[in-house]
Amino acid sequence: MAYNDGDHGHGIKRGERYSVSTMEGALTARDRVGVQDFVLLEDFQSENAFIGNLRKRFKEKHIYTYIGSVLVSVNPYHKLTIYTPYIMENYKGVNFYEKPPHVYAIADNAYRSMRNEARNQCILISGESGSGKTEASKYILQYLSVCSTSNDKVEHIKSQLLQSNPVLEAFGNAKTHRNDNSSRFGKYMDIQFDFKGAPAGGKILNYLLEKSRVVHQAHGERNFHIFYQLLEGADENLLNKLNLEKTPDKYYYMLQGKCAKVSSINDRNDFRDVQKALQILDFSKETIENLFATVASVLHLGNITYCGNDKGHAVVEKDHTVQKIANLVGCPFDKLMKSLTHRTIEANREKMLSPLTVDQATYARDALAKAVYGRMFSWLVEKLNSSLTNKDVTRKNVIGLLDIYGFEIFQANSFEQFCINYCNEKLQQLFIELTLKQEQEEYRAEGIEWEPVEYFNNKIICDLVEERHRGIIDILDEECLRPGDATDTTFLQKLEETVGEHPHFVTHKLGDSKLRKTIGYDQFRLLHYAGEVTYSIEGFLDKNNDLLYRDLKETMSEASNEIVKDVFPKSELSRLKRPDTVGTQFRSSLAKLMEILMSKEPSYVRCIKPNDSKMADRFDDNLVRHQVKYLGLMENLRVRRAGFAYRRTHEIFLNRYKSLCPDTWPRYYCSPREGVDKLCRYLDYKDTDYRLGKTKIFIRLPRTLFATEDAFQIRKHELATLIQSTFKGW
Ligand code: AD9
Ligand code: MG
Repeated sequence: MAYNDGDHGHGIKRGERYSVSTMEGALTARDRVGVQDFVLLEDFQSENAFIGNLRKRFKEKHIYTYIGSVLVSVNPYHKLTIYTPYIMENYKGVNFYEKPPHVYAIADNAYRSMRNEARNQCILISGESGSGKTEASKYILQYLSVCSTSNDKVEHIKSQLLQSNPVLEAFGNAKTHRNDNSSRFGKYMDIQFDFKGAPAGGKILNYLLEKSRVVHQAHGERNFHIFYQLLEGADENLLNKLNLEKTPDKYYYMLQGKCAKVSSINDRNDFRDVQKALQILDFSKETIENLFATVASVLHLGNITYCGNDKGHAVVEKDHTVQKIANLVGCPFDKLMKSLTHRTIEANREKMLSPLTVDQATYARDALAKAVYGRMFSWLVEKLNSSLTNKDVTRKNVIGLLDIYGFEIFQANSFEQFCINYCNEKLQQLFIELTLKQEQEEYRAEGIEWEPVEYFNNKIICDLVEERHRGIIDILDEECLRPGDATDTTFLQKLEETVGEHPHFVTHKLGDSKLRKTIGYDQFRLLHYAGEVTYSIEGFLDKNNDLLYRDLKETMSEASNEIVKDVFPKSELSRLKRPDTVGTQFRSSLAKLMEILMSKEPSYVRCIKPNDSKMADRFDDNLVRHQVKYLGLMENLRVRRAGFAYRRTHEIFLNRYKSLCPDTWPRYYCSPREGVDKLCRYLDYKDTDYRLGKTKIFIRLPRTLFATEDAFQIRKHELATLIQSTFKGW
């Protein structure tokens, strides 16, 4: 301490100064576990320092680090002990800065802001496939469901909110090469709170399920979990009812990936959880039966095989498979048989039944399986919503939680990856806009000048995909709607003609000469913000069209299984307008999602995958470096640092540090802003180091805050000792 010029009566000495040089002891722990906020990094321009800090923390099992208010999370790939009720309790109502970074702190902060300012919040979780988004979203949901007071009704709602997860994961997640529990749909969930801040209900929006997985799985991948759960977990009685055998190898839709058993997954237990969850979610016994019957009917559909008769027309090889489906769905056997092998065509206003070839019939079978499963999934989400909807509550605030499928690159990438990666582009775009916008707005509102930071804006890639008339989605639609000879190949040609010059688009003919060599004749490559992905055009037209013969729709609409009947309404048969293509629907649902997110105050969790082998304790520098780059984390940090690394409202800052200045301790008799002014002058802050905004103090360099915080720690210790010695012997 510098010098004393008299005791001030409260254990603080006038003129006592705290400087960084006295804080060396306090730095050792920081050296070992790194800094918990990247803005405190001395060398904030260096990517190596950034990665080094992440690595250091990861090795010490500190998977969370902040960049200001953004949480960076590295998947630990093993169970940590930081998700207990005790720890949740510890994060209730605390300031970000006071506790180690945690996803609970993000949730708590969103909750407090919602409560205090009555503003709707959203928490956006992003990162590539397997980086830990879904796990993070579950921890957030758990936290939000405990952070409020309770009664029986609230408890019921909380458990319903929590139980929606195992159900949706069973039907919407699957094992992929990247992740054993990969989300194959996008999910946005609003958690509604009543005026007391207790959870009152929820609403889920789902985005484009990867339906093609129902009929095809790559080697080493699985179909949706529910199929395996059903075979593994259902009792004899249920299996008999569904006419199913226990072995996945018997079902074509389950055997292609050749990996029905996965060591990290316990299908039997998971099935039990799903059954329990369905009950908690108020699904009746009959509805549950119908649901499993629908799932089983999809499996049986996959086992229909065709041979060609002498005219080349498709004939079903084993009638009894069709019979099983007719029983489960509750539709006439003859009608189902006919619609699986024929289609009605209209010529000169006359309807005729035209036999299908084996290829066409196989296509129709798969199209039906995809449609039944996909529509059942949407039905499930609606059904969950009707359980979660709370009509009583008038004043509601919400916290939205977004957990989508992460960016993915496989050996073979198709239309599904194209959609998933486009969705990730949009989310990145939102992150860029909002983090910069927020920052700018805050400086402006507080009356503080600042210089914007350069960053890569991926809008150019979003435009390439979604721009009207010129973007890939519209070009694809044009080919889909063009009568005549449109094929995947003509689609590729159209792409080359229209977007061939685009700097983020490459084919074997167009673009950078080095890149071109590695692209096949039936492929195009997009240079995404997160990496290059080569897409095979095969199937683009079909998948975008997503057609199902009318005859099959009609048969399904006559089903007695309530779910099937519900999802194939008769009204659809008389609709004249062709439904929008998959790409177009996806584009507009994402546009709506962006609107929803923009209308709320966002928080971010940026997830990072530490290695490609799903291993605990392995930190692959290159893999992490790549993610840090494309997530724009360095820019994020620079933006945060270019202006002022730290900001706190005057009250919060003063309440924490007031004991460091005799003019503010133990009380201050002025406005918080004036108090902060006194405190800063007393602590010898240089004029360039900080600014006082209207409601907040902005501190430019972390060093300043560091020293203040360390001084505070010492001061706290002194005060505690003082109190102990004062009260000794009482
Ligand atoms: V995908 O885009 O849906 O394919 P996610 O959702 O990003 O992906 P997920 O949350 O499913 O990844 O995490 C993958 C696996 O990593 C999980 O199944 C866990 O085994 C593991 N994981 C992720 N986060 C944690 C964690 N905080 N603690 C322990 C974790 N394990
Ligand atoms: Mg996921």
